[in-house]
Amino acid sequence: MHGITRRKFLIGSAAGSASLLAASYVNFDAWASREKIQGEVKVTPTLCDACGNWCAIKVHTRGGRIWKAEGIPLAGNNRGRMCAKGHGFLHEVYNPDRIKSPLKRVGPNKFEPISWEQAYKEIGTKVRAISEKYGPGSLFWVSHPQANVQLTQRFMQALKSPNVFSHGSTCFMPRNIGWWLTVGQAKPSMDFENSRMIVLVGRNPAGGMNLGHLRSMTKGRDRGAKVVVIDPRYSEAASMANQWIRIRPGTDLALMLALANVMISEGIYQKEFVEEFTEGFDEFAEEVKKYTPEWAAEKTDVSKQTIVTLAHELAAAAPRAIIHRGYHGAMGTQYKNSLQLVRAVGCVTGLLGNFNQRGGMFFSPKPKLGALDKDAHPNPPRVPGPMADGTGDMERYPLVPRGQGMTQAIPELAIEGKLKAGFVYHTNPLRTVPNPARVIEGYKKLELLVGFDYVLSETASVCHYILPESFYLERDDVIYTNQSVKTKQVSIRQPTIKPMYDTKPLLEILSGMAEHLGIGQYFNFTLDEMNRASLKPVGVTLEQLRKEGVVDLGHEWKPGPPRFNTPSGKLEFVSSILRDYDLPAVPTWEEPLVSPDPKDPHSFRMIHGKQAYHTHTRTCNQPYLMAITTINDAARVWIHPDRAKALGLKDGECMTISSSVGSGRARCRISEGIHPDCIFVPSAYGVFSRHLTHAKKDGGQGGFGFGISYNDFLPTYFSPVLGHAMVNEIVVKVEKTYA
Ligand SMILES: Nc1nc2c(c(=O)[nH]1)N[C@H]1C(S)=C(S)[C@@H](COP(=O)(O)OP(=O)(O)OC[C@H]3O[C@@H](n4cnc5c(=O)[nH]c(N)nc54)[C@H](O)[C@@H]3O)O[C@H]1N2
Ligand SMILES: Nc1nc2c(c(=O)[nH]1)N[C@H]1C(S)=C(S)[C@@H](COP(=O)(O)OP(=O)(O)OC[C@H]3O[C@@H](n4cnc5c(=O)[nH]c(N)nc54)[C@H](O)[C@@H]3O)O[C@H]1N2
Ligand code: SF4
Ligand SMILES: [Mo]
Repeated sequence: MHGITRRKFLIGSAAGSASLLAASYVNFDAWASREKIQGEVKVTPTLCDACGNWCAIKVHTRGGRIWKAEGIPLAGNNRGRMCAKGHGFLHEVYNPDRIKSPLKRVGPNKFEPISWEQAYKEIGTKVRAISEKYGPGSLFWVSHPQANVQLTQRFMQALKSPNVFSHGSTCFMPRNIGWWLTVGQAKPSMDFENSRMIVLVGRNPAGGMNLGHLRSMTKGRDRGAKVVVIDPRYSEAASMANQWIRIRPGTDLALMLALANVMISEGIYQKEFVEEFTEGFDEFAEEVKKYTPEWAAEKTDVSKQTIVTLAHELAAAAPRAIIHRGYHGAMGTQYKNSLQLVRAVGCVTGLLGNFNQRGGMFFSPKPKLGALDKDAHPNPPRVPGPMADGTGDMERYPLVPRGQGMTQAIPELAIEGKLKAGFVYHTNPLRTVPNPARVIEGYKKLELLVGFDYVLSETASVCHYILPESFYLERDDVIYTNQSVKTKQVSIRQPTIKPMYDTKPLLEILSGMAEHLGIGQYFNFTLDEMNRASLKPVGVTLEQLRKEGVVDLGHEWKPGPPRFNTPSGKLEFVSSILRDYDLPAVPTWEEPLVSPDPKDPHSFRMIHGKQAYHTHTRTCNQPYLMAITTINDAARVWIHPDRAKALGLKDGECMTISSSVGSGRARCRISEGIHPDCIFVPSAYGVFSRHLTHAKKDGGQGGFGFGISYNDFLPTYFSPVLGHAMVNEIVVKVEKTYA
């Protein structure tokens, strides 16, 4: 085996399917005896928080110490599975870098422990003063969009600020809005297991992990469905598929329009469905006449024959044919034309007539949770007006709902003096937002920045105060309703061990601050009271949910005539909302914002993507997960052999990569599995917090200063219609490094 040990081989060969990997890499029994983990075994169901999937897991402790975990089979999110990140992150509870009490920054990168009471008092005084001086609109909150969002909205509303930002404009925004415009819901679900054809357009659920989707896709494939992956890169999902279509990045829209052209011109679409359940077909049909497969072949670098065959195969499999609804890849915040792409995918889906059909797309049944009694626990009044970035009130980017905002707008608003004080919860904008120099400048300009994290991330390192939330294995959170499943499900995150340090769950921290902010009356309840109120209408007790972790409420989705929550009540080929705003109402070809110069051997588009064993920027300090990277030499940047040859690069050699905003060095991975127009950057690397000791200690080998981050090369963009960050619209210069 070329000198690789069997253990290394197991790790390497499993890298593509990280759920297998954990089993071969982490031998819990051996580990437990080595670490002298003994004593009483306790098993607690809860939700993983190593990424946003929130898989339901059972955590085993021995003698009060985390021992191991496994997936809960009932949970639709993960169907009994757990990935490498989920296993690796369990160890983070014992990470010596953890923040052990509230901290106050007393100098650059210097922190002093303080008591909760002092933190609440000082933050309360400062927030009040800033709010009085500049108005409550100068306060903001930015967080992960699903983490305790009810509580954070309530807190900011009580402070009379409309400014709640999420990371949506750097993740999923066009996907959500495109589907909402077309079918009336942001995230339609998919019945992969009964499908005959599954097409993934810039979606890689085996890397950008979704264990539930992966499980039902493989089930569908094993029952005979053809799986096609459209990606400029041979992704992990491509390695599981029947066909990989290597597309030129940024051009999937052309491919979708051509699929529609073929289906309509040959009359091979689902006519009855189109007749009964869609709106605007004639106008769409007229528009796509010009998008012939020949035209699309030119744009996409996919042959005419491949396009025509794909259209024929989809039509033959319809209505049991699915084009995945997308996430961050092509249909997310990556391109200027991503919104048009999602609209086009929605329209092709209309031609396939697959909505609410077996093996097609459907709307998951969602449990309707209850709320706290309003008399005893009054809601703060709604705050009028748009957010500081102009979103959320029809002023700027009118399609963007309130509570999302543009996270990449925050630094500029701080520099302009419109934002003065912020709360950063469960997010790390210094690493995850484009143009870090500007982001750092902006965040440092704030008069007050309060962070909530469990380690001193890059962002936490510039905060004035850090309030350590108890880690996910130590805390309760608000009730969660599982998404994308066929039945109604509720689940719960709850403590599996006692908090190791002086940390608290979010509601307790907010309540503590609220007292000093004069808004205590809005936080006069406990999380248990809130969760009991949530569960009341669904007939589940908190005790039952704590015991079982996930409760399935039935109400299984049934195929039948679809109902769309759009203005017309139909699937809209012509979007009435886009028309109202004078925007292209039928999907129309739109060029990417930038394109590499075909004559320049140094010119490349930079694309990026997830690896199965890392989550965004938060796992580079985790020794087990970083070991997977180092053993597989996986932080390298992919480049096509022909392009590498022209630059005189051999596999593993160093490249200097530069753009108008930044430059960096990375070693290359030469691979046929990447379109020659682009380089591919794995998206987890480029740590620079001095307080993450594993990442730092490993120097050139492990994490710190290791690999690059795509954000370092990106200017701060706002797409014209939605304002999303267009994170793949970047052409970089690549040179061989002669050092
Ligand atoms: N392991 C892991 N899993 C995760 C996460 C994580 O951080 N780590 N995060 C979760 C989150 S928040 C998200 S948003 C999802 C993301 O899940 P995905 O959207 O699947 O993830 P990405 O890797 O960003 O992009 C998918 C693919 O798009 C391809 N791509 C890039 N440009 C184009 C293009 O122009 N056309 C086409 N067709 N393809 C293109 C990339 O090569 C990549 O393989 O993953 C979730 N799951
Ligand atoms: N470089 C880079 N940038 C990216 C991406 C990427 O992969 N790489 N992905 C893009 C996408 S798809 C998305 S969704 C966004 C994600 O953007 P972020 O949400 O900013 O990404 P994370 O890296 O997950 O940051 C989570 C932060 O929460 C902290 N944290 C972890 N657990 C807890 C906890 O229990 N409580 C609290 N309070 N904090 C906790 C982590 O230490 C970390 O600092 O980033 C986008 N930008
Ligand atoms: S996909 Fe993995 S890391 Fe994400 S929640 Fe599930 S088990 Fe945890
Ligand atoms: Mo994301």
